[in-house]
Amino acid sequence: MSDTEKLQEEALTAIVGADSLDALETLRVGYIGKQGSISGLMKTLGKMTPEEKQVQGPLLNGLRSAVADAIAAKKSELETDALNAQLASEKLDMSLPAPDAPHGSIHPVSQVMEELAEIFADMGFAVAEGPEIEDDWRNFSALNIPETHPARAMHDTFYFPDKDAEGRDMLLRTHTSPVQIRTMTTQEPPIRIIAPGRTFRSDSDATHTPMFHQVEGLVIDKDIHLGHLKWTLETFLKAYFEREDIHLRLRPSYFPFTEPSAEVDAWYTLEKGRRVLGGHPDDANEGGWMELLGSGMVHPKVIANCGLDPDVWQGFAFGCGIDRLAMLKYGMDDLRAFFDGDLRWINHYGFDALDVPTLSKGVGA
Ligand code: 2NL
Repeated sequence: MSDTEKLQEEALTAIVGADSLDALETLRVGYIGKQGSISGLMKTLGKMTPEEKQVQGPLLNGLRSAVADAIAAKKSELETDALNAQLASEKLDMSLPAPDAPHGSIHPVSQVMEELAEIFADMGFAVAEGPEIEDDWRNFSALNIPETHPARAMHDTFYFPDKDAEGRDMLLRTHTSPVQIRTMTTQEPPIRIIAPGRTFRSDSDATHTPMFHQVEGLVIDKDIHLGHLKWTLETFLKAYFEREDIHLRLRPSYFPFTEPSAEVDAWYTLEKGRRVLGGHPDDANEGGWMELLGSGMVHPKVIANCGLDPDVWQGFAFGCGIDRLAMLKYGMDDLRAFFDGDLRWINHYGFDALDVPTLSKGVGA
């Protein structure tokens, strides 16, 4: 047996017998590492005559690759064994409750957005989203809001100093309507969506924060009328407030993007001095009408602006403040505290991350 053959036999026996990844690594370094014995033999090739090299070159290369292959095979065998041993010894019980250690909670606004998505999904609505930075065509012009409308003024809208690639003014969206414009310009009707999200207006006092949350709804189909609007809002509010005695009043109003337009009021009664939605206007109790939403039939000009034929497609739309919906249901009385980031507030009003709203348990349970 030649020296090369002996060395190969010894190396392969040692490699097959290695009982750990560490032992295998020691063998690898000893044979084919930079200072290894086989690497040392390869270096002697340089000093050989061309005739010797022609014989020894292939022999040594064969030796080196036989050893490298054996090490790779053994390494994968040892790794598989190690993984199997770990899988056999470790257990993870996915049904255990989350630890009672300090944990975060879900902000009421996020909770209410989940509830809205769940309730409207049940009525066949999808959730649509869009960018918070918009252009003035989608935020104003497409909605039939005239160039001179006060909402467009600098003191109501946050504008960016630069225009976009199409030369349009850029702004922080003042409502989520541009999301619906995006849907109408890119999707074929019928359309049934809600668009919840952040909106921005340059005004701030006890009941207004510069950033707030809005949900809008949009239905575009054939033969849609105000009856569909009232049923949808009634069904939504009964599910959201989890009571059947919700009574609505549609009051004529004006928005540039709907015709006709209606303000939607709901009857409230006093419970421990607090206004709670529900009860009936005919009952002899202390109560009144509370303005909840704005709504209407989508203006034919808005439908046409989105490239649809208003003689074929009609629809209704509505808009409502999410922050106020949260306050009414969960009893917060100061809007500004929503966005102060005070841990005491979120610990008190926040929701458990595992308490996902479901219609069967009650969406706000
Ligand atoms: C309110 C009033 C409203 C809409 C929003 C809308 C959107 C499109 C077309 C037509 Cl794309 N209308 N949205 C309609 C009526 C009222 O919001 O008081 N919001 C807080």
